[in-house]
Amino acid sequence: MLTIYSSDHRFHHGVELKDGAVSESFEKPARAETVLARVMATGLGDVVSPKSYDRSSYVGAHSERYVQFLAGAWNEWAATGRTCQALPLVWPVRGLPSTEVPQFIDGKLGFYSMDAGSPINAGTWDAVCSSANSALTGIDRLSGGARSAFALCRPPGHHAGREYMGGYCYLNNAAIAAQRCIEQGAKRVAVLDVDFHHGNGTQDIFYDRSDVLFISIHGDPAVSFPYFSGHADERGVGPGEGFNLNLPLPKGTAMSEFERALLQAGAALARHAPDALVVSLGVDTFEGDPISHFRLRTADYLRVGEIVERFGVPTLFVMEGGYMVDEIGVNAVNVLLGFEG
Ligand code: Q9C
Ligand code: ZN
Repeated sequence: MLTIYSSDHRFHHGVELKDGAVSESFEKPARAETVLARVMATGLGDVVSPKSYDRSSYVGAHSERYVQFLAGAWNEWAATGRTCQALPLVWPVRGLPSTEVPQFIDGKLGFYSMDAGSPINAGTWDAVCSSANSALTGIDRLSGGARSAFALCRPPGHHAGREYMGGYCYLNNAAIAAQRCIEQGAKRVAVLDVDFHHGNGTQDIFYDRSDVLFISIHGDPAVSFPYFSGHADERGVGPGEGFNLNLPLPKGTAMSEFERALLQAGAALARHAPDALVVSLGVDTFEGDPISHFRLRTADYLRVGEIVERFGVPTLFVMEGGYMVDEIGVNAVNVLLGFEG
């Protein structure tokens, strides 16, 4: 299986608020490097750099004004004289009346985000583009006839909605790839999200559409980030009704229950009969993950890949979360090796 990877992800690194203090983000450069090292050690296949794509390739999944905001946010922040990274601190929640985009960067940061988990520094935009471009390059390989590809994306994407960043995500790499697939003539596409966290951003982007089926298996939002989406009764709206499937699972979920959800996802996928499948591949479902609470083991990821392969659809794997740095490479690559059979 071909891997698409760019070292440009290293331009992006930041902080997060944890237990009332600022600390290094769990979403750090070493994550992607561990996965790349494992890809090479196992001889999974060639590793290539992403092609470049115009900014307009991100519009469709996202709004034009959001893409423009992301591209210019660091310069607007730095122009105020601050050299620290940019973080939002105020949000337009229920009850606040204005829907206008603020003029000042501090207001824009809140307008275009869901949490304070996505810091912006001088290199963030370049890294974000390299990540989205990896997913786009991957989908182009599928269009060219490949039966699978692995976009080793960093930063991740599935929490980023049509007009917001959050949860370590900026551009929704999986959604951008799925959208390109449709624009290039596919009638139906599916996104299957197996990251521990609900893929709220991908759900947001495709919620009113019947051409892209979104399925997410994740920790019950009653007790897990992102808390405000991911319930089973979120099924899509308008023409998209019935094309969004959430499969929340309880704390402590191990492979037997996770596998049952995967097979349920497979049945929904078969009814949709997609031309291509994009898998949002997070391995924060691992028993040792520091911010999640499922109990998958390293060998279980081989089985995950095997099940996905049996769906029989050309598949682009897009890297999402996974924070136990030492094990993320083995676990993510096990899914790909399981798929290869
Ligand atoms: N103690 C992804 O996996 N912080 N994002 C939650 C829980 C945000 C995860 C803190 C987690 C975002 C792509
Ligand atoms: Zn996650």
